Formats: sequence, C-alpha cells, structure tokens
Amino acid sequence: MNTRNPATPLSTNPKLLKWVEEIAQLTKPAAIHWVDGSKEEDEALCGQLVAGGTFIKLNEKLWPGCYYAKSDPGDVARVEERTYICSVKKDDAGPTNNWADPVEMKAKLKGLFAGSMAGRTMYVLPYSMGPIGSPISQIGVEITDSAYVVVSMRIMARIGKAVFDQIDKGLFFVPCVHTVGAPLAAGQKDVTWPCNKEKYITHFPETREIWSFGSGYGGNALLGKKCYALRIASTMARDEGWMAEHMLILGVENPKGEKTYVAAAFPSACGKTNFAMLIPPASFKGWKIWTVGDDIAWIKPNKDGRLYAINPEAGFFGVAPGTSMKTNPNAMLSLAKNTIFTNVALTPEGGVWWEGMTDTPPAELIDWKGNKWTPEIAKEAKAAGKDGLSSHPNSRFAAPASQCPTIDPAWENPEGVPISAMIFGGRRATTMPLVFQSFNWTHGVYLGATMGSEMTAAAAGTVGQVRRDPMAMLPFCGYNVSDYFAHWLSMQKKVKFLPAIFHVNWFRKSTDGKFLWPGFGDNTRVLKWIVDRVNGQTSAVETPIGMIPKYEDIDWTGLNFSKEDFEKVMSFDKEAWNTEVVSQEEFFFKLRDRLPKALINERAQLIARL
Ligand code: TSX
Ligand code: MN
Repeated sequence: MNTRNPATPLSTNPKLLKWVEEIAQLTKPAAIHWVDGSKEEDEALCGQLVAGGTFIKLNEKLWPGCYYAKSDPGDVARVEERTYICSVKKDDAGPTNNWADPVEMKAKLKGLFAGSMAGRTMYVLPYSMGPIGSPISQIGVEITDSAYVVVSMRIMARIGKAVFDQIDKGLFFVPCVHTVGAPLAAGQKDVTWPCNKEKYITHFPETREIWSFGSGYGGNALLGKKCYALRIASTMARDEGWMAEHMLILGVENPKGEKTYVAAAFPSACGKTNFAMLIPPASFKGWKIWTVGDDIAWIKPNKDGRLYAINPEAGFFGVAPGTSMKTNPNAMLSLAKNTIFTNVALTPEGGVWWEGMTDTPPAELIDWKGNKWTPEIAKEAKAAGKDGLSSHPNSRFAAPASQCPTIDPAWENPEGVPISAMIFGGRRATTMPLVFQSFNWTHGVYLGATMGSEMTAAAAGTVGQVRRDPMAMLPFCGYNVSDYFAHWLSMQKKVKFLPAIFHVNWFRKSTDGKFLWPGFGDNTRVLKWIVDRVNGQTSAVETPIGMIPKYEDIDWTGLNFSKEDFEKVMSFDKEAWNTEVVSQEEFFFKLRDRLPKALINERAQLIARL
C-alpha cells in the first residue's frame, strides 16, 4: 500500500522547487502531485481516468493491462500550424518553421496559462529520454494537468523517482509546461477529453524550454517526444556536436551472428515502424532483424571514431490503422498488453479494432466518435461521401518497447549501438530506384536534404508533386534547416568512421499503377546489400545518381523476381531526373539565405553527371 502524500516534493533541487512553485502560482491548480512512477500510482491514475470516463478498461482476458481512450474530435493530431520556434532572431528558426518573438510569446503564454489548471491536479512528471544514467540521455520535467499524459509518458519514457534523483545529483533538465487549457469552475463537471480550441505548441531553443497549451493529444502533449527529443534536442545537438534525428534504428544479424546497425529516416506514411520490426523472408536462414527504436535516434561521436545511437524513447507511439499480423506481427505482439489505445474502435467484447487489423471487420463496433459502426453503416456513410472509418486515420497505440519480440538485447545499452549505415527514403511512384548509395558523406547529406514523398490525395496540393521533407525533419527541426544541413556536413570533421548513406524507395510503380517491389519482409534483401556494402562484401556500379547493385548482388532466394523486374524497379529515367533536379532547386531556393555552398555544389555535380 502506497501511503505517500503526492503533494510532498520528491526532489530537493532548488531550481526545480522554485519553478514548480512559480507554475502553480500562475496556473492555480487544485492540487499538486509529484509523480513517483510506481505501479501503484499508475493503477490509481488509470482508475481515476476510468472513473472520469476518459479511459475504458479493455477486457482483461483479451487485452491485459490495456486502456482505451477517445479524444475530442477537434484534438486528433499534432498541430503544425500552431507550433512555434521562439528564437531571438527569426532567421534562426528559418523559413520552414513558424517563428514568434520569445518575449512576446512568453507574455501571451502567461496570459493563457493564468488560472488554466483551476480545479485540476498539476502533475510534476520527471522523465529521462534514454536509459537513466546513459551519457547520451537527457532529462526533462513536464508539468501537466493531464493524468492521460502521465500514464502515457510512463510507457513512452523512463519516469519517476529515479529521474528526480538524477536532478538532485545536479543533472540539467528541460522544463516543460503543459496544460489542456480547460480550467474547471467550482462544481463544474469535467468532460472526458478536456482541451481548448486555441492551441500553442511552443519551443524556446535558446533557453531550452517547452510550453504547450490547449491539446491533450500525442506529440502536442507528450512533450518528451517531438518537442524535446527532436526540436529542443536538435538544437542541443548542434551546440554540442551530436545529432538528434527522426530515425528508426535496427540491427541486422547475419548467420555468423555478426550484427550491423543502421538508422533510417522516412517521411510519414512510409511504414517506418514496419521497417523497424522487419521479419526476414523464410528463405533467409539464420538472418535476424533486431529493433532498437522506431522513431527517434540520438547519435553521438564515440572515442572509437564511430557514431553510436540510442533510442531516447521507451515505447512505440504508432499509427494503428494498417497494423496487422500480416503487415507487422512484431508491432501486434508489442501492443497485445499494457497498451493505451486512442481513437481506434471498440468491440462489444471490450477489445479494439481498426481498419486493416483483420481482412474481415467485426460485425459491430463503437467507432472513435462513440457511434455504432457496422460494415453496412460504413458502406452507407461512404456512399454519402463520408469516410465511414471506425478508427481515426491518426489513431494510436502507446506500447512498451520492451514487449517487442525483436527488441534488441542492446536497446538499453547506455553507450548506444554503433551505426554503420544511414538510410533515407520516400514514397515515390517514379524516378527513385529501389536503392542506391551515395558517393560520399556530402553527397549523402544532399540525398537527405532533398528527400521527400509524393503527395497523396489527402495532402494539400497536386497528386504526384513531391513534398520535400529533409531527413524527415521538416516539422521537427528546432532551428534553421540550412544550419541543420551545415551541422550534418560538419560531422565529417568530428567522426573518423562515418556511416555509409543510402536512399531507398519501396513504392515505385509501373506505368499501369502497380507496385514494382513486394516490400515488407522482402526489404531484407535490400538491407542485406546495404550491410554487405558497408562490410566490404559486395560490389556496386557507378551511375549518375549514385552507386547501385547489379542483379546478382542481391540475394533472391525464395522470391520470384526476374532480372527484367529488377531493371524496372532500378531504372534510370533521364527525363524524370531532369524534372527532379528542377524541383530540388525550387526547394533549395526557399532555403537560399543560409544554404551551405557544399550542397549547391553537390547539385551542380549531379546536373553535370546527368
Ligand atoms: O510498411 C510498408 N513497407 C515497409 C515494410 C517494412 N508498407 C505499408 C505502407 C506504409 C504505411 C508498404 N507498402 C511497403 C513497405 O515496404 N510497400 C508497400 C506497397 C505494397 C503494398 C502491397 C503489396 C506490395 C507493395 N502487395 C500486395 O498487397 C500483395
Ligand atoms: Mn515520427
């Protein structure tokens, strides 16, 4: 039985105590709760969320330890247009970020936060991004008035007393303030998903602070993830000579038991989590793929002259729709217990379902808006021009990484894992071959800087147009993206043995619109070539765009994929590349103020080779 008074501070750090006091004075909560991270505390908070109607406990037999939440329909995703980088100089945020003056934004926030926690409990939530005590890890403290945030962060990060102990040892922490922006008047009944129509997700890279107002959802509210581990950490990394990247990390083990780690960056909707949890084809006897992380990599130069990476997260916050035992069994097994589901559909048995989980949908569901859903109702909705979906397309699971069957034995190694290759990619129906390797680091940085995906019908703009998403960091770089490229280029001076850089495209289509590559587990064949390349065990052919494999260089055992098929998925279309370099130039033009000369030169060399 835990009899601790949660209002009693769990730290003696004067800076922390003073800041907590200040925020309480400003936001006027009904109570303060110092989060110890214990199981008892978690159970009590989940019980409270169930009692208030925010959570539904799922059937313990089917989904042990799992909870279900549905958000306000107006609070379902990150709000990029409400996301700000508040650096003193506008140019330091750069042309791809929303900028606000830090003094003006602070004044605005002070107004919004005044009394914003009235009637609620203010949680003081300490967290470590990365294993506690790792030299690559960093600490944050999130003050939040959302119990949903506390129990979600308990899955996604290392939280609790052990982190306060680190702070009391004098370790630096990033103060993060979060409110759902829905104060309760005396006697006012709460809603199940409190939030505010007005939202501000604000970052102060120079003073290393995060303030988030008005949303309870995902990256808007779980401040350790995108706000800290990418936007603030990218700035810290630039200042300190390391890298905070939007990358998955996986280990490839060959039949001899030798392991090679790679990190990969893809724009959204490319199946990043699927790739991080890849299962090799049955014919790849003795090959194993190990998962270190599915979203973020913190990468540091090591004394041995190589780059080492950690996954700063402790869980997977994955998009549910499309995840199934066919597309990603390891994800399905990771989320089978102790998982929080948000905005998926509920089954009558007290389970969850989402589009793509099974071939045949259940006969009846409660959809993410709380309405009855049947396949017939969905059909009628679609006929009436609505989406007819049972789950929101951005519905999520928050599952402990430790539950992944392929979690790498070294995933919590404080030193990280050595990175031998980096992979960039995008969703491209044309132009981009299945795989190619950069000539060198600078050329690799160019590939990352110009990567992107073709827009889908859902995204604004013309279908087929490429949306550039450099290193998949467009919404996540905490400073001027041109300076970020310069930082990437500068790693050449800091690291003796840099990873080799590759570009992949699983999504190339034939002229009649069919995918030319089977993808999924068969991507192992491409990974094998990549790993063989970095270990000096295979050759490559030089082309104008980079180094490519010959048909014979790829292991085709167990797959019927002819040389003609390979030539199609690898083909070089000169016309398409002429269009590509013009489109790359248009993107670079937007960044012209600070774009490194080396990248302009790289483009000139590409044109010359073409
Ligand atoms: O995640 C995907 N990956 C990476 C897997 C490790 N997806 C899912 C879409 C992204 C959210 C893919 N979709 C991949 C892929 O490699 N490739 C494709 C396209 C594709 C879809 C279906 C088939 C082939 C390719 N084949 C059949 O449906 C039979
Ligand atoms: Mn991501």
